[in-house]
Amino acid sequence: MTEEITVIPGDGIGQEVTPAAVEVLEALEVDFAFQEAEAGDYVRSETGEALPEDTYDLVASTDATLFGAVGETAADVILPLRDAVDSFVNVRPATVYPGVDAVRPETDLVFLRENTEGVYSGHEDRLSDDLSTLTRVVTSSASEQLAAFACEFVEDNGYDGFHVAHKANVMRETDGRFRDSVVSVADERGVETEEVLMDAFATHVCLDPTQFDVVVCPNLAGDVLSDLAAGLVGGLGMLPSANIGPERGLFEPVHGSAPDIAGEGIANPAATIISAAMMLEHLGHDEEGKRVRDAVEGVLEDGPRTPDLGGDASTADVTDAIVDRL
Ligand code: GGG
Repeated sequence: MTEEITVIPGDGIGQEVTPAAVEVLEALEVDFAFQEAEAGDYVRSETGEALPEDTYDLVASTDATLFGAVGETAADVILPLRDAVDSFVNVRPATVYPGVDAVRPETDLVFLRENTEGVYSGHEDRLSDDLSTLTRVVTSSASEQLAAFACEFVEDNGYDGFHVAHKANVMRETDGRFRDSVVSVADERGVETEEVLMDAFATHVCLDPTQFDVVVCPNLAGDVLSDLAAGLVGGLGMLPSANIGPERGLFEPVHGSAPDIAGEGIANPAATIISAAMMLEHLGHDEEGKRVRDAVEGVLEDGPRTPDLGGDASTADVTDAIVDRL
């Protein structure tokens, strides 16, 4: 069976790490049909719109999408692309790979981030020269859908339960609804939950990350806290992610377009290549996904490294080493 994959490199280092992941996928015995599509800051500067309709339609119809990064147009690209695959959860594992010099080598956790609402649902207004507002949206239905996924996730992966990170002591209505909805679904399913205030979580995870396995968060909190966790496991070049919908998914590194190093050919491709492994697993190619993970792990352990990991190798050197191991 042919897997139809949309590939959107996007901006900055997205143009470097996305082709690297495609090169790795092409080295496998899986029948892929890749279709490249455009989105991002550079598309907006050329055409006036950051996300062409053709790109949206392709993402909404192909089996899966591999996405790189965008810069200033994140709100115009990433949010609609998640919508195109009806994604209700963004899975963000933060784990330390052998050989990576991490601040907290014992970190091994997974964020399950609400992916459709919160403060990222786009209701911003400029009411006067002095005043701008943002409406935060939280529904029981989206929170419950995330909770149901979290319950299945912990059951399938052998965890005892999950943490719910929120700030319901301040945002009583919105985060209160989020917390109550998530906890009530878990209670019904007999899955253990423990609440943690998201600000306290930020401290606790730095001091002792072993306290946490699976952390269910509202949208913005999941975005921020997973970047914080990236700092514990070797940097943003190490965090992959999967935006999961009922029928299809969109896979992207957690990092953005990194304009400071874009064009130098030194971006760490690991996060995007591990995102591609998550895509393989989502499509049912578990064995191939594991092969990719093992190859990445092997190269991180004793192969070439990009400068963010203390080496002087290029994106191409690392990619070639991963492909050689497959
Ligand atoms: N790799 C995706 C990317 O460009 N991330 C940058 C970003 O701003 N992400 C926001 C989000 O994940 O919601």
